[in-house]
Order: sequence, then C-alpha cells, then structure tokens
Amino acid sequence: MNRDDQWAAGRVVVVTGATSGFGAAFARRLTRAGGKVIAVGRRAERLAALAMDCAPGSVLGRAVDLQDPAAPEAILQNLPEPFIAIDGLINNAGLALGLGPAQKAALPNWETMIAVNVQALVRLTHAVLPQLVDRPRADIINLASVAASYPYPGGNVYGATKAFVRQFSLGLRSDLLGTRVRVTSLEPGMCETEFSVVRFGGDQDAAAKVYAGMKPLSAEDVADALEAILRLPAHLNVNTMEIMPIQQAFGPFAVDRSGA
Ligand code: 8X3
Repeated sequence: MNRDDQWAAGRVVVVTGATSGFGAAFARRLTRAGGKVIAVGRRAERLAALAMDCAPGSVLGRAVDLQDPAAPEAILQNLPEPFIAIDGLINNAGLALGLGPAQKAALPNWETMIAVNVQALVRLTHAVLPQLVDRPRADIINLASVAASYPYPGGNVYGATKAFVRQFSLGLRSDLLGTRVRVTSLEPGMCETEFSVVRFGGDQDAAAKVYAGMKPLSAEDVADALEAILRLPAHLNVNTMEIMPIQQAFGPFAVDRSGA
C-alpha cells in the first residue's frame, strides 16, 4: 500500500448528515479506503442501510437530532473500541430552507438553519476538539458553500450561516496552530442532492428546475474533493476549497433602476 492509499486507512471519522447526499457519499468513500465512520443522522433506517452498504464493521450509526443540545454526548458516549480514537470530524449536516426575499421569509426557517448549520456544528466541534488535539494527525472538514462568499437573492440567512462556517473554520486554524489538526472549509456550489428538495419544502418540480439544462455537481464529485483534501500530506492544510459546476458562475451587481 503506498502513502496515497493510506489516506483513510485506520482512521475514525465522525460524519454528520450521513443519511443522504454528501454525508452518505463521504461515509462510503472513507470506509472503502479502510476508514471507520461514526455516521450521524436522524433516520435510523437510513443509517442501517448505509452500514449494510459499507464494509462490515466499518460504520457505527448514531441516530440523533443534532438540534438536541445533548446530541454530542449521545454521539460520543460508550463508543465501541474500534471507534474510540476519533481523528476526523466532517461537519456536513446542514440545510437551506426557502429561497424567497428576506422580507417574506418565515422566521422558523431562519431559526432552523441557524440551529443546524451553526449551533449544532459548533456544539459537536466543541465536544470533539479535545480528542483531536491529542492525535498525531487529525482533520476537521466543515461543509460551507459558495453562498458563504457570494450573496444571491434569497440566500439571506442560508448564506450567512455558511459565512459563519467558513469564518469559524479559519478561526479554528488560528487556535489550532501548534497542534496536528488540519481544518478545511469545503465550499461547493450547485450540487444535485436532496438539498433543493428540502429548500423548497418537498416540491420536487421546483427542485428539478434549479438544475434544468445544466450539469450540477454530484455528491460523488464533492466526495472526490474531500478525498483530494485528505490525501494531501499531513503538513499541508487546505484552508478553503470552493468548487462549482463549470456551468455556474458569478453575475453582475444588481441595480435598482426604478427611479433616482
Ligand atoms: C448551495 C450552493 O450554489 O446552490 O450551498 O447556493 S448554491
């Protein structure tokens, strides 16, 4: 086995949002390469299906709702021996709710995005960090978004939560100087997963329109990016990585020309 093939071998990685999309793809990728995954998600049956799909004994499912303040404890307590030495945390769980203007948004949608994308992420990171700093090598990969850096109409609180994730990741880099913990803010653009179905409250047609006539990223593409980051030598930290489909780019500034 050469050095590159060992990028996940023997590692124990917590992956949140593992029941679908990026999270499930990350879990499959890590376990295929010899890693062990503590897979976190709300739906126990999906976690069981994921475990069946991966190498026997390589996935430990933790069915918890990350909005519960007790979630980190529930994830980390009584870990069986093969999963004790956590050396990776992939904070992937997150969601967008709504794409309407801020002045018409439902406040509960904003609160849920903040609870999952920000609050739950910092809680779990806080709980896992003391273990990571003791490892000879460890990684935190936080799933932000291109929406962290580029505002777009209707992105309001979603983009703001992802800007938090990006800045929190960079802040962690500052604080973790002197440890062997690498931190990356991974920032995908348009990707066809359940993301848009959730954003539009289950409206499949509205979700499909988002990707009409273009080729979005897939969860496997984002797993490729994750693998590329983790394969890099341990002394090299990717601070941020933005990826977009080639058919997505930036627009001009919007101007209101309804009269000066
Ligand atoms: C979502 C990326 O470009 O669909 O995180 O807003 S985009």
